Amino acid sequence: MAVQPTPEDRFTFGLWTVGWTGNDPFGVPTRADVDPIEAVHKLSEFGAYGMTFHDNDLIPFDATAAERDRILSDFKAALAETGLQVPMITTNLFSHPVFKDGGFTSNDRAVRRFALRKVLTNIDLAAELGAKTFVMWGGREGSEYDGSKDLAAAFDRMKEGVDTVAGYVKEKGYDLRLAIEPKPNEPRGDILLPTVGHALAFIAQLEHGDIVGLNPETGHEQMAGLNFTHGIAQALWAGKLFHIDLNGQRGIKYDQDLVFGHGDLTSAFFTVDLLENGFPNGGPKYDGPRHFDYKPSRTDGYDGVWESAKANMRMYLLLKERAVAFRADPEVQEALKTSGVFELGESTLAAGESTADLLADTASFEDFDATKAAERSFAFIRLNQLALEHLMGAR
Ligand code: GLT
Ligand code: MN
Ligand code: MN
Repeated sequence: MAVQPTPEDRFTFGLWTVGWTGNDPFGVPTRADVDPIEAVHKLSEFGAYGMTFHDNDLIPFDATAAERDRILSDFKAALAETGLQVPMITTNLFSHPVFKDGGFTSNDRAVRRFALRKVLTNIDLAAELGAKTFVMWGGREGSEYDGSKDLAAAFDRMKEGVDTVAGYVKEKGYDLRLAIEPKPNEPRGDILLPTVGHALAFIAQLEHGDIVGLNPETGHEQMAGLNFTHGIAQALWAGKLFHIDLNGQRGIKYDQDLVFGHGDLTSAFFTVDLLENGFPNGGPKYDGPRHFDYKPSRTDGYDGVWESAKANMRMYLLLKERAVAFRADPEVQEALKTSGVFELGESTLAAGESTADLLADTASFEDFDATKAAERSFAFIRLNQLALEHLMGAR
């Protein structure tokens, strides 16, 4: 089927995705380094909207000021030439050995101050490049041993760090929001803010939480055995889905970072259904970039790298086509109705009804026939079969 991505689809890729050279804990790289300028040209040629990066994906950790300027000016020239955007950037607080016990929550205060400075510098760069989202993935913020970390102090330091950065964004008047990316483990044994739910609860404790939201990743929720679509739904409902990392994962194991849809395809279908069609009863919709955070398998050469970049967009667009057809099918609409999906959009109390009114309503309790109500079949199986038939192209 002909599917051609265009910048209107707002597909974006991390430079570290197509740039992953295949090193893993058991083996050295299987591919040569990617040239960031070539990556900009390739992605733009494929119809992507933007590229994202960590400071050190582009600028080496120990670059001099002059080297940094030269790299950035070459990069900006490639962006100007292709029209590729940079809607998000992020900071690497995990590769250098100095961050082995974390950045914002390292037990070493000097490391925490260094990490904060590194992030603040990168915030200026984000604003300069016109990024609207600044992702914070705290992969090294955690522990292997429970006794090695005062967890309350760690949450205090994490709050201090995020609030300091958010306060700086406000002080500078930047049009930028922060997005925390949860992950349960890897590289640390246990990472702080492991899931969407933990991160939402943390944000509620912040002083500047109004500009702090989430960047959930498909595989990260699935590594914790959780339902990714439920996770992004709750983030959306809370007004906190600021960004998204789409990829594929098969079950509870190490972070696979497969191509989007190459993991749990049914789950990917419902993710796209939510992103594109929204909730059946209306409500907040996601309007940010569709960002792919995946790793082209180390078995493949650069042919596979570029093919996999296209495959992410192709999978998304094919799923979008299927999800739109699903919702447009009159039989599906009828099945949604039979299943009570629209009834859930109705408030449980009537407009203006008080608790006293409810208590006085004998139909709701004294005269309610629970046995009869329990006889209702919600017919969810038929609804799911219809969804899967649409997904398979059988309808
Ligand atoms: C790292 C991680 C990703 C995060 C990136 C942002 S870096 O590759 O595995 O999930 O999104 O820091
Ligand atoms: Mn991942
Ligand atoms: Mn990610």
